[in-house]
Amino acid sequence: GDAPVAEAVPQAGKPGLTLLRRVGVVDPTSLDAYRAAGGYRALRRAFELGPAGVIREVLESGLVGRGGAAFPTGRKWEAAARQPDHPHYLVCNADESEPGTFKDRVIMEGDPYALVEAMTIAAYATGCAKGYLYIRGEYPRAAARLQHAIATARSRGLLGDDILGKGLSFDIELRKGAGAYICGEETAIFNSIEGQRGEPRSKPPFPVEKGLFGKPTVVNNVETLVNVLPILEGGAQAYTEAEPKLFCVSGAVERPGVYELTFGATLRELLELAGTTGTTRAVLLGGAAGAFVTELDIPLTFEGTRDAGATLGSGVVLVIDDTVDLKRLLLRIAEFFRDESCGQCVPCRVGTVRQEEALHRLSGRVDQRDLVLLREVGQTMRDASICGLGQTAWNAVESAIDRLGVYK
Ligand code: L3W
Ligand code: SF4
Repeated sequence: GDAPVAEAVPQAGKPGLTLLRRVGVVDPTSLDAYRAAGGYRALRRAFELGPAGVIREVLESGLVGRGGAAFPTGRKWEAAARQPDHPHYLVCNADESEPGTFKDRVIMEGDPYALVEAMTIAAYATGCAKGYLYIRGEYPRAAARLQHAIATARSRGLLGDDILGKGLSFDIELRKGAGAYICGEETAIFNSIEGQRGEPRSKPPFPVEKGLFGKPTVVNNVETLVNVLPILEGGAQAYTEAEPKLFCVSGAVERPGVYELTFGATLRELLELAGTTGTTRAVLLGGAAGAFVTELDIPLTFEGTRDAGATLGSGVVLVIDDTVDLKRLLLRIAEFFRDESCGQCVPCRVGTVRQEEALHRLSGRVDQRDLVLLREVGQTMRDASICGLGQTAWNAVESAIDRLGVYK
């Protein structure tokens, strides 16, 4: 067991969990314990299926990326696998930095071998000889656990040359970020690993064609990768019947933490598990890049949250009660984006500053001209920014004005 991890997972040890089944229950430092708890069954299944068979299962599972953008994982793997240029690289995006997100941390601290096994399967399916695990620098415990898991897997023939005697060669190198949110953007990760400034590149070309060191690269989020284990263990069909999703619940709740639900559960059901405190006024879905919603009977799916004018994003559920000073919260969000903008493109570099200034003025005195300015600046950032940071920097502010009537 592991007390700090278990504390962050109120459901730890409960039956019926998939992604969290070992978290807080199985010793995360023991490869033997991992194997005794079902570990490395999925990799054996992968060897039976062959690379194309693994990709077929992942395509059939309908798995989409859990980092926020929901791109179909099977399509990404298929596109990378067929690239003639070699070597291919695998990058696990563990730079979990969206405010309010801590699900990947819980997996990495509580079930690190699961990520090592899942990366090995992804590499096998897509023909990657080398994997980089890019983890945010502020996660020292997760980094240590993974470093240990990688080393013991290597010493037991589960990484390195001829894995499990099946002729697969694959190894993982851990790289730590240095505190910049933008280094979670997939192409900024490449620059960071290559030793360049952590700035996003323009897409296309997409990483599957030209990524790390200019080579075909598969980039997946931690949670996305670990989903491949149940897909292979039970088959795509069974997986789709109860597809798991992690949520990071924080704010005005009694039991904050990471929760696992199956797609289709409603926001209200999640909040009942976590126990709201005070009077819930709104919920920020998707983090700083997301939007406020007031309707609780919405299904927690990518479509359901989109229909509600929000986003599932990376699973942030920040509960706001009537004691929260919304103007201060919005200022904090604007400050975050201004701080974390890499400054490469004008709409975001200048827009995030103008947005924060206007919100400062509005906190003192409401002037319609500032509201008009905010909308113009916000729309420009959304339309003309190079990457997701600038494109989403106005989302939360816009939804707070339109739905919560802040500055009325
Ligand atoms: C091959 C194509 N690949 C797209 C790939 C692309 C990437 C993935 C998604 O993230 C989200 C935003 C926020 N052929 C492809 C293709 N791809 N077309 O699919 O791509 P994209 O560009 O839609 O999104 P993105 O830039 O990867 C933006 C969220 O990220 N966000 C913050 C997230 C923070 C965390 C965290 O802390 N853990 O996740 C902020 O904006 O929700 O939707 O791999 O290469 N034709
Ligand atoms: Fe950098 Fe912002 Fe442009 Fe993204 S949108 S490249 S963070 S300046």
